Amino acid sequence: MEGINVILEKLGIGDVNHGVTTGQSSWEGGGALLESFSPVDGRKIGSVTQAARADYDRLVEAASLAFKTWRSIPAPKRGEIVRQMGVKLREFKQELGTLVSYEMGKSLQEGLGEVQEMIDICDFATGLSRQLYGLTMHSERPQHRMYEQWHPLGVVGVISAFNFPVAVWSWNAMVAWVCGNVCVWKPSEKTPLTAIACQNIILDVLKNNNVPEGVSCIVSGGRDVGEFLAQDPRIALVSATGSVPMGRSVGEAVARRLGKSLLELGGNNAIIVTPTADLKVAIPAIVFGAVGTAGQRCTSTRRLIVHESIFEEVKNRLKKAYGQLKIGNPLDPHNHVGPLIDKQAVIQFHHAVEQIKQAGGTFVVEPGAPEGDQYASGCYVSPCIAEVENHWAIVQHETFAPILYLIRYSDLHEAIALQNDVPQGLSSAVFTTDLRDAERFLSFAGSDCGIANVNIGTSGAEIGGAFGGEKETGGGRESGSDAWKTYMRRQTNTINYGTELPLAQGIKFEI
Ligand code: UN1
Repeated sequence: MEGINVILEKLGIGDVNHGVTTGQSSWEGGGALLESFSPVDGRKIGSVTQAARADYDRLVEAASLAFKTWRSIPAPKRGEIVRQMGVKLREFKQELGTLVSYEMGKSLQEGLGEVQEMIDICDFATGLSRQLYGLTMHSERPQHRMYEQWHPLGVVGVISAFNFPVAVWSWNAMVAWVCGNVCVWKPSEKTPLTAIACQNIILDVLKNNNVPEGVSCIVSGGRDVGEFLAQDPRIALVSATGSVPMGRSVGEAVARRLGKSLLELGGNNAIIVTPTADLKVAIPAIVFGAVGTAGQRCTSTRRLIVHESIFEEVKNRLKKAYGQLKIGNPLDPHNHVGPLIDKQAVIQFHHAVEQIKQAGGTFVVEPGAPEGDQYASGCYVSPCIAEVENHWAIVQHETFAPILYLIRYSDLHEAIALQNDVPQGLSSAVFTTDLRDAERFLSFAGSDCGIANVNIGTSGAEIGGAFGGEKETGGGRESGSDAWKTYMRRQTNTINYGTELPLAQGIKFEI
């Protein structure tokens, strides 16, 4: 594809790219060469060199040193540098969005949307850089002042997943930077080139502002590099996005050294459709939630819990909508569903389909593997819908593919119980025009997820809110609201400006 070559050139991506970089300098790294193939057409896009242990250590040393300088730059000045990065991202939105789409397989619209999230978080972090507020408290002791302040943590490790190959890094990095931290990014092995492109895009900003080398690092590699980060006491915070097994192993390793982790893991997100739901709003939300990004968002809609009185109608409308879905090259705006990330993901999709059949599930929309030249990469599947029971092992499990489960309910308490009865707790939604149902869903006795929506789907969260979920989703929060606090350490300060030493709790101690 010729257009892609021009885009790669603009983004500074060559055939073989240095996968270890401290921002201003980069080197080859002693690890094996990692090749990146597009799931769109199977073409090899380029390669990235990976880090060996020695490269990792050299990189973390540079990052640790850079932290000492970076933390002394006033937060609003750091915010100004992040603002300039947002300007650069605006400039390269089309190119980066296209590469995201081509390397990962999501639609161009979603690739551009992902870059827009990066731009949005730059704006958010710029404002935040003047709002890293601590509280002041009234001391119980006379002539004492108590307050808290927030200090940077140090080196923040960011492990990101293939499905949001660039946005998740920016949610972490932009916020971490204004907070005064430096970042070491281990991108997904499945999307290594988009990461190098991000570094190239912000390079001028780093240079023009004399940002010390080591503030923005990339360490390309596989599981071993993730383990280096998790086990390394020099990494103050490890923020990891990915599967539950990955998060469990990262979380355990970080906890063993009593470090901090921020985990954003799998979801098993449900939409409840009540009898009063406005179906002309609900149906497109369900379809986008289930087949958008080919079902590879951690917020993808996996389960649909529908009231029995409208079950057949919803089912029929979905059948009709799925009948209109166009599967194919995600760079073509006429297509709705692109490929899965790789052939392994296709195998997992078909494996899940088998398990659904074995458990007794019936398909409302049949799964399949489309055939023809345009599907030659072998990464395409047809989205499907199955009637199932919530407690089945396959339904309890997050399959990262466009499989939507249909479940029937008769009263809202039951629907909420079903929605909560999975190990994950990321995103959830109810479609209803009944105020009582909506409020019950949002109450403490309602959804147990980190995200709960009314009359919008489970995916497509804005960066202004804190993003993350409960239970096996890992409990971390990224992006907006006060998620920045995870990237800082809180210090409580008490100052005595009097001439006596009154002790707290009225304790007497005389010498
Ligand atoms: C993810 O799937 O890892 O809410 C993140 C959304 C996006 C983020 C998804 N803003 O779908």
